[in-house]
Amino acid sequence: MTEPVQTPRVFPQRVFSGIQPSGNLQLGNYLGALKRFAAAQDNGIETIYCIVDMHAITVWQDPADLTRATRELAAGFIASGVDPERSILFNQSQVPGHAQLAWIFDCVARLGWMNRMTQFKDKAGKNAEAVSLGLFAYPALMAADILLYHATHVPVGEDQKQHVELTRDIAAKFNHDYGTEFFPVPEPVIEGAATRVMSLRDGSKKMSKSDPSDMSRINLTDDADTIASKIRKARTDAEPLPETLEALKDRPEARNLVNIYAALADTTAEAVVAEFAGQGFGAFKPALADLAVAQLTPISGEMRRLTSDPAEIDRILARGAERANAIAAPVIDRTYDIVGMIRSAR
Ligand code: AQP
Repeated sequence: MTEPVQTPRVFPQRVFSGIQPSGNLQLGNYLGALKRFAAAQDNGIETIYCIVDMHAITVWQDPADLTRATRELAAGFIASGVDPERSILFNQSQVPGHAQLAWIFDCVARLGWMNRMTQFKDKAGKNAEAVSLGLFAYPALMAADILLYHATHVPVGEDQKQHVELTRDIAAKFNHDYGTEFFPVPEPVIEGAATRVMSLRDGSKKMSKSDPSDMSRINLTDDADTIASKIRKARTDAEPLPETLEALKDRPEARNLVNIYAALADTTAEAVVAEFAGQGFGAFKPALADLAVAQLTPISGEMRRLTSDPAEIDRILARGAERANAIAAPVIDRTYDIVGMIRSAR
């Protein structure tokens, strides 16, 4: 007699992603994450967005700064178009399931897997003995964030791809070790012209909110003059823009500005090159500055308006956490059952 063929469990589509409240939001966070988070709400799929304050404290955060940055990030989500009614928006530490599942996954992930994480190597640098254990375990907490909601799709920038792949490995190993199909194996969604926005000062480094040089990035809180001045002073070369994208291969700074233009204008880098072919940066930079100012200054204005009422932001996050917990708590219960942990009936 032949064995019945088992069809793999199918999970309903659900989007999850997060951002750390670890400083000012920068253009890379907006184009690589926030703008896409808002667009994902139009696809008829449930969207869950998390302010990952537990990730932020893997490096030192002044407590008052963490509180302020959490509220400011919530305002950044909303001002970028994430609707806290259509999406679930909350901060991670308000839902205990993140820490609970992270511990289980710390016991599933292998040390060898974690040792291969390039972001840890970059962030720890030569100081690996002195950094927190949390910074090393960060990707297992990220796996918990995603799998706690049985998320199937994770929109991220290019820099987070390795961590989502580790999440896939953790889900597969948990399922294999416990003989279950409880966790989905989620897909990273890395799309658009700006999956890796680079520093305005160095085309080989990604734009980052923790870069010591403020001129390296555009902050979502920058005013119009500052945005225009940072773009004017962005490092480029003396050549005009070429006819094809291929010809920008060895011109990372020029390529970066073209990508930023394309992502802001919701078009492709190819279309931007076709439009500006033969023109120098004397013409391209002002066009880019106008576009960036037009798109970003309403966001910073709305962020200022929202952060002037911290109690309202706290209410939005509390409501989001309640909705998140309603999904997460049964997942934790079932995980504990699978692992064999006794729990009293609720
Ligand atoms: N330069 C970037 N280009 C495209 N996407 C980016 N993201 C970050 N920088 C870029 C995306 O933003 C989301 C949230 O990132 P995060 O704040 O949680 O952590 P990060 O990736 O480490 O961002 P930063 O700005 O570099 O923060 P710090 O300096 O604190 O480490 C992710 O989807 C990320 O891909």
